[in-house]
Amino acid sequence: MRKIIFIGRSECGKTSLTQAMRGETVTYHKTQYVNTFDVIIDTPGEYAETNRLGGALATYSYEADVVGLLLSAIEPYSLYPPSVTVLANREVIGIVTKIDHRLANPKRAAEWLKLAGCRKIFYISSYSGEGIPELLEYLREEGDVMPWEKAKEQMDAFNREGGSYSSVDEKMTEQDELEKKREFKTVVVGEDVLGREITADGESVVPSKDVPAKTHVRFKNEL
Ligand SMILES: Nc1nc2c(ncn2[C@@H]2O[C@H](COP(=O)(O)OP(=O)(O)OP(=O)(O)O)[C@@H](O)[C@H]2O)c(=O)[nH]1
Ligand SMILES: [Mg+2]
Repeated sequence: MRKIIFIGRSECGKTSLTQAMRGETVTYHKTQYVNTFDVIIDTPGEYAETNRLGGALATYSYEADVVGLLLSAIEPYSLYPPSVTVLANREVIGIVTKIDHRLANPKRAAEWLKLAGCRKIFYISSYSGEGIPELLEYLREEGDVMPWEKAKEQMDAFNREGGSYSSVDEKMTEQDELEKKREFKTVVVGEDVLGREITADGESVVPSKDVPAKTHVRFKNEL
């Protein structure tokens, strides 16, 4: 995956989107400092709202391959100046968040992001997951396996084996039965009065003719 940095005012949904993209449960957590994950840099909204701290965002953007400018669809204004994207020497995309909200106006947010210089706009809801596959696909690099592809692979393998949930249950039962039958036999540790070998669990066994006495070991059943 190409590395992306999320920039946007406080509460626009950067952390929630980070959580949703990472497949985590979306829970509110106020970002206090710049968090760098493997392929996502999550920044505090105050950095975008304060001139002095904006410099830090510029520096951090060099760590990323793509800059994501976020704007919530319920935002009544935009803090992005026109053509602000020229300041970044990275690809800059616009991300409209909270599109599921009953007061959402994604079109308005998209217009502001276009005005800021974003050519490509994504429409996202971290709650419903809408738009997240498109964003992941956009950031995808050769060799990346998307979560839904992994799930599909597992499902295909399951179906190939003639799978239904009931057959899985049957398989589990078979497996349990085999486990039960499996005899863990132990190394011979001595001889009883009749010269029979005694195993570590106290069992007397007749040595096999093919294996020299004393070294005779009974192994787990071949299953
Ligand atoms: N309806 C809706 N609400 C969302 C969505 N994403 C985030 N929120 C809510 O918006 C609030 C702020 O979300 P955060 O992801 O913490 O915002 P942030 O941009 O990281 O904020 P800072 O860390 O302060 O910069 C939280 O209450 C979220 O539950 C979404 O897709 N839909
Ligand atoms: Mg945050």
